[in-house]
Amino acid sequence: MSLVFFHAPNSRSATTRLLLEELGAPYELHVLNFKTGDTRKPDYLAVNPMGKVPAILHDGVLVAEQVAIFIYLADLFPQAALAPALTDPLRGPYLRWLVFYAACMEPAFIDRAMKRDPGSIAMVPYGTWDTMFGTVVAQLEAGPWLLGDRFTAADVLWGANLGFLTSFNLVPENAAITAYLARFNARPSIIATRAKDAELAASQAAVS
Ligand SMILES: N[C@@H](CCC(=O)N[C@@H](CS)C(=O)NCC(=O)O)C(=O)O
Repeated sequence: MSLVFFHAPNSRSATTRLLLEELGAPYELHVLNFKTGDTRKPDYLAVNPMGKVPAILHDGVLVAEQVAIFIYLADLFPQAALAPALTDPLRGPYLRWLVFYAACMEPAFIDRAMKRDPGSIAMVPYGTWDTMFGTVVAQLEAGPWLLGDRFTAADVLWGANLGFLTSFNLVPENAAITAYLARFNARPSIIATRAKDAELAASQAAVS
């Protein structure tokens, strides 16, 4: 089995690296540097015409888009038990929360960060920021994880991304999110992988 992971530190692909490590997946790391324009070079555009990371090649087949990668990888390594099985009652909520991230949270956050009017509530995929954010907070308040007692790949996605947004004060302060992130940030594999990525980012910063 060949699994190649295309990654740039300090980007959305950092979240995929956290997942790969939580899964204990064997992978070949292919590092790209934004500073030197690697994602826009022909070699990489031949892999992912969008010029975006994360992307993986599994036995030569491209999977791009972080949520698709999450669903794919968590199913590919079932021994890690980070994906509820198809027959598990948690499968639906699990998919819902993974997709909610890309379909609702990201567009809502971008509109908010850009301070732009998203348009009418009926047209906007996430309704309103308050509805979207309130839905997430209500889910996290039950805890300890997004699906209750079971830690899943959805928590890697949400823990990593909420952590990033919170560190830049891009989401409102909230006790449920703070408690959730404290649990997530204390996981040994998360700590270790972030340290490896910080080293990688430092080595890239030194490249002229
Ligand atoms: N829709 C994509 C977005 C990925 C994305 O925007 N990646 C950024 C890094 S955070 C990127 O690769 N930017 C480099 C470029 O556009 O050249 C996903 O969810 O995976």
